[in-house]
This record gives sequence, C-alpha cells and structure tokens, in this order.
Amino acid sequence: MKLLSSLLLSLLTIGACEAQTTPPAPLKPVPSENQMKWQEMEYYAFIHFSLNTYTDQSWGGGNEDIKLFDPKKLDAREWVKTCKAAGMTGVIIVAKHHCGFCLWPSKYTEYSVKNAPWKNGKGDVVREVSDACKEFGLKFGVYLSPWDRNRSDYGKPEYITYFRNQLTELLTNYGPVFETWFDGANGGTGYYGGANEERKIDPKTYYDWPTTYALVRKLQPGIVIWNDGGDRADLRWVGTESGYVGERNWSKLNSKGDVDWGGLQWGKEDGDAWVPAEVNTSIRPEWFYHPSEDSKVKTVSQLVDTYYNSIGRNGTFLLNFPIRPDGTIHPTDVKNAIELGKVIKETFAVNLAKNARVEASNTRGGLATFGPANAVDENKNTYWATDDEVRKASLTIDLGRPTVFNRFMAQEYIRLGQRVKGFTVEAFVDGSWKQIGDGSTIGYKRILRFPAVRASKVRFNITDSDASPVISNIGLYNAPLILDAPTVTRNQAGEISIKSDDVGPLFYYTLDGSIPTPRSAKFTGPVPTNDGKVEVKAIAFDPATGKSGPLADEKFDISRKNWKVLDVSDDAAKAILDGDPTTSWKQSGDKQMPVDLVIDLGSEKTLSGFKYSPDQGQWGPGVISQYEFYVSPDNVNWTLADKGEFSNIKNNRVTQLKRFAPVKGRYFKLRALRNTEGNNNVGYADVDVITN
Ligand code: FUL
Repeated sequence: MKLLSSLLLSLLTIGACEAQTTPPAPLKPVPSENQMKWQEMEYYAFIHFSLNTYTDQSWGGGNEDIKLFDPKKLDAREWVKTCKAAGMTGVIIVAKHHCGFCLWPSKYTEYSVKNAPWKNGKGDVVREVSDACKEFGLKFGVYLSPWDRNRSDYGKPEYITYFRNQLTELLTNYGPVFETWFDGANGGTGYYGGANEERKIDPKTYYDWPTTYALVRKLQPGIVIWNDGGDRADLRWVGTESGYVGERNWSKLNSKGDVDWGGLQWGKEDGDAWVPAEVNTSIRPEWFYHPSEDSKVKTVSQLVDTYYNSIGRNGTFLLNFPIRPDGTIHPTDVKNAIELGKVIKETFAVNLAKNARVEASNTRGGLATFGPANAVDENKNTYWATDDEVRKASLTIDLGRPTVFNRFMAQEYIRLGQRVKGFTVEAFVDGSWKQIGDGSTIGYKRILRFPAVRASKVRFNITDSDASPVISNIGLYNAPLILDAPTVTRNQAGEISIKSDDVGPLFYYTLDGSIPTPRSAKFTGPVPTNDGKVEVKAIAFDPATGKSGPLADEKFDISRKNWKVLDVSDDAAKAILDGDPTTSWKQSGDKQMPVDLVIDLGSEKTLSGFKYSPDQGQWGPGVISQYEFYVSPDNVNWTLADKGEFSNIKNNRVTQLKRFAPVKGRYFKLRALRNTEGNNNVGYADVDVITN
C-alpha cells in the first residue's frame, strides 16, 4: 500500500512537472491570424470625402449634384504620404457614404465619379488610394455605407444585391483589402430616387449579414470585418467617436446577442468570441470637411492623448482626415498628424528596459524558455510565463543605474488569450519602493503615463489574472514634453483661462490681436476682460528648451455676464453659461417635448446665430437633435429665427453652430423638438450666441 501510494505520488509529480514544461494552454477565445495581423497594425487612417464635402454637410441627403465633384488638386499620393509620415500602417477610404455617391466608377449606378466633371468622368479615387498605398507600403481598406439615401430600391431586397455587387467590385478590383467597414448609421429619411421619404429597415435582418460576410471572406481571405449594429464580425466599435476605449478593455464579447454601451467600451471578460476594439475618431470635430472647423483641428497633445487612450488601452487607433473640396488635406491637419507621428517615434525609440537584468517571482517549470528575459527582448514571439496555478506574480527589472522615465508598456502574448485583470508598477526611488501606476487589463498592449521618475529598479506586479499570466513584452520610456496650441476658454464672468493637455508648459497670451511671444503677458490665473467680443492669442512655452508651440487663436462673442436662464430655479443651470464644455445641466425629467430654454441677455442685441454644445457625458444626457430658435424683445412676442437638425450629433457630440438672418431682441428661446434617444431628456453643456 505504501509502495503504491508513493508510486502514485511520483506519477502525479511527473505529470505536474510535464504540464509545466509545455506552453500554457490557450485561454479561449483567442484571436484569428487576421485579427492578429490587424492588431499589430495599431494605427491607421480613415479618409472621408464625398459630395457633402461640397455642401458643408455631415450626411448628404442623396440628391446632391454630381457636378459639384471636381477636386482639381486631388493627389492620393499626398494623402498616403501624410499617413505614412504620421506613422500609420494603413488607409480606409470611404468609398461610398450614406448619400450613395461612389468614389469609384461603379458599373451598377450612375451616381458616381464617372459622371462628375473631375477628370472628365475618367477618375477613380479608390484606385488612386489603393495604388498609392501599394507604392508607399501601407495596407488598404474600404468603408461602404450599407445605408444609401440615393437608391430608389433602398429598403427592398434588390438593394442588397446592389450592395453586394458594389462590395464585389471593391474587393475584387483593388488588390488586397485589410478591413471593411459597415457603418450602422441610418437616419431613415432620404432622397431615395425622388421618393423623398422616411424608410425604416430592420438592421438585424434586412442586410442578411452572414451571406455578405461569407462573400467578403471568399473575396478577401486576409480581411477583418468591422460592423456596427449587425451580426458580430471581427472588430467592435467602442461606443463613442470621441477617441477612447475603457481602461478595462477585454478583446472579447459574446458571439450572439445585443451589446450594450459597456460591452462596447470594456468588452466582456467571459465573452466567447474574440472581438477586439477599434477606436475611430476624426482629427477635426466632424468626419467631413467643414471650413468652420479649420481652427478646431485636434492639437498634437490631444492626438497624443487619444493615442494613449486607444493603443495604450488594448485598442487600435483609426484617425480620420477630412478632404477639402480641392482634394487636399488641410495643412494644419497634415502638420499635427505628422507631429503626432514624430512624438510617438521619439517616445518609443529607446526602450530603457531592453535586455535589462530581470527576475521573476515564478517562472514556468523553472525553464529559460518561459523566463522573464523573454519579456525584455522586444521579440513578439517569446514570452515570460508562470506555472498554471500561479495567478499573481512579479517581475523586477534592474536598470543598473538611476534612470529617468515616464511611460510603462506591457503586452500579453494574446495568441494564448487575454488573461491579466489587475497590475501595479513600482519604482525603486531613493532606497524604497514607490507605486507609480496601476491598471486592470493589458491585452495586446497597455501603456501607463505618469510624471517622470528617476529609479534604478522597476517592479511589475500582476495582482489578478483569469489564468496564469503570459507576458510578451515590457518597456520603459522617457517621452518628450509636448508643446501645442493651448485651450482657451471664457467663463460667464468674462474671465479667460488657458491650459493644455500636457503637464509642464508655461503660457503667454495677447488680447490685442498681436502674436504672443515669451515677452508677452504670462498666464498665471483667470484674466478679466470687458463685456464685448474678445480675441485671445496664446502659446505654450517650454522653459527647459526655450521652445514655444503653435498659436491658439480664440474669438469669443459678447460676454455672458448679465445673462439669466429664465423659468428655472435650479442653480446648477448656470453650467450652461460657464464656458466649460465638461459641465452640463439637464431639464427636469417631467417635461415633455417640445422643451424650451429661455435666456435673458440683459439688454437688446442683434443676433445672427447661436451655438449649442451637448453634454459630453455618456449616460442619458439628452442631446437635442431637432430644434427651433426664437428671438423676442419682451419675452412675450417671439420671432422664429431658425429651425433644423443637428446632423450626426448622436455619434459626434461637438458644438453645433447655426447662422440665420439678423434679428434684434433681448431674449432667446432654444426649443428642443427631438433628442437623439427619442425620449424627453434635454441637456446642455453650453449655449451661446453670435451677434452682429
Ligand atoms: C458614423 C457616420 O454616420 C459618420 O458620418 C462617419 O462616417 C463615421 C465614421 O461613422 O456613424
């Protein structure tokens, strides 16, 4: 008996040892080969260009005149060169947006470049982009809008045949395609071949996605499919177009069933399908080009912030360039994107942890094949792994001497699944350990930012994991200070504030229209101004290098000092006038549409427009989508000055600017007729006017 049990024990031990000398079993689901290749692309471009570029719209109605399309300076090589210089690895061209106009000469419609004046109808934007991608070594992708406001057969089965025919053209005639994008947006109304009506489809059944996916995969075996609102494809939207994914971000979802907003932002820890996150956002507030946004191009530090909130959080980063009517990208967009590319390159050029001495609290089977040195060798095919039963482990990096850094990067070997759900990072500073950062998930890539520290050792602690951790890479970096145009705001009292997304720069400004220099006034706190219109010019300055960043030029209309929100007793309503887009106020829940906001300007003004900024929060903010705007001399007799829709405000909650013929009055009323959710919630982050 004794003999038997010791035999059993040694057999068990051998079994256990054997298990620990082979690679860890995958924690399913795991990425497909196509998803792996896509994830490693990390950062790529969107290009939005269509007839609505010429009509200054977000969504074309489907009846825009083809004759408008004549981009005389179009050179897709320039677009792709910009993408390459910005550090991008691919380009997704919007081949057809919701208006139905095709940027390639499709055989199946007359509503395309073949009937445009551009190149006498001989042009093909899709061809030019795919050729340029080949020339510059970037991958090529296509967006084909399922919703088509031009087609008379939209809503009928015939349209699905049309849609698949178009898809076949795009996936057959332009070489390898790395990604297709099937936008879920559908506003109902449209031209529809002259019917000019509202058409409702059931996005779950109408498009019959399984058949379309099979076609896509047959034509392009290396592709990944993005789909929003249809059957689960290969990639997921993150629930916002503002440029971030959740700090906790699982690359998993359930293969069946609806996904709520949290599922889009954070994925599902126990999801049964690999559906990683793609963060799509535009370099400007909107997707298409609008001249009024020339001063609203995202700054370098905003772009860098988005980089960390996407790639730094286990997502990819899809950054959009709107094309101008002449066919070019605006120089500011080009400059900022290239600058972002430089910052990223500079930041990650030197991995201070590369080949450093490392020790781990546990190594799988005690074998070098799974040893911690694999986590600092910058080789994506090797990894540090622990024994199966180990869920908490530490890896200590010895830098050899005090070293300054402000970024920490970790990557899981996701071919074996996503596992880690809690970690901390400590630095050995002046003889003791100090925590400098923490996080939940890691996935393909996770980057932490923190103020620079000078340390000789760093400890990475995995505090929680769904299976034994498998870490492919760790990096430490020292990122440069970013100087770009600062953000200028004006509060209700008329005071100006200046700030930027980085920590450290000083700010100099002028109020007289002159260009600020480091000899101008230095911003030390809110600056009072008079009640009139004010133009603020400001720059950020790095005292260590003596360098300054680009100019911020902000024009404010009359001060809102004497304004009052009428018929509201809630003091929190002042958020509407405080000039801070991050604060907001909501009408009381018992109000039914239409819901009015009435403001007393304090004295008579000539109004020629207004601005509405919706709540930036995610939870039920009451974003107005249809409005009327009235002006009154006495709060009794009202004149309708303007009415209309805030297009695409549901997906992109940017400030809406509306202009109208000048009207005199002391009071205005913004009437909400509808919101983006179809309920009675009405909220505001900011409301302002344009005066003559
Ligand atoms: C949205 C669309 O409605 C926008 O116009 C844009 O194309 C964006 C990428 O997707 O849902």
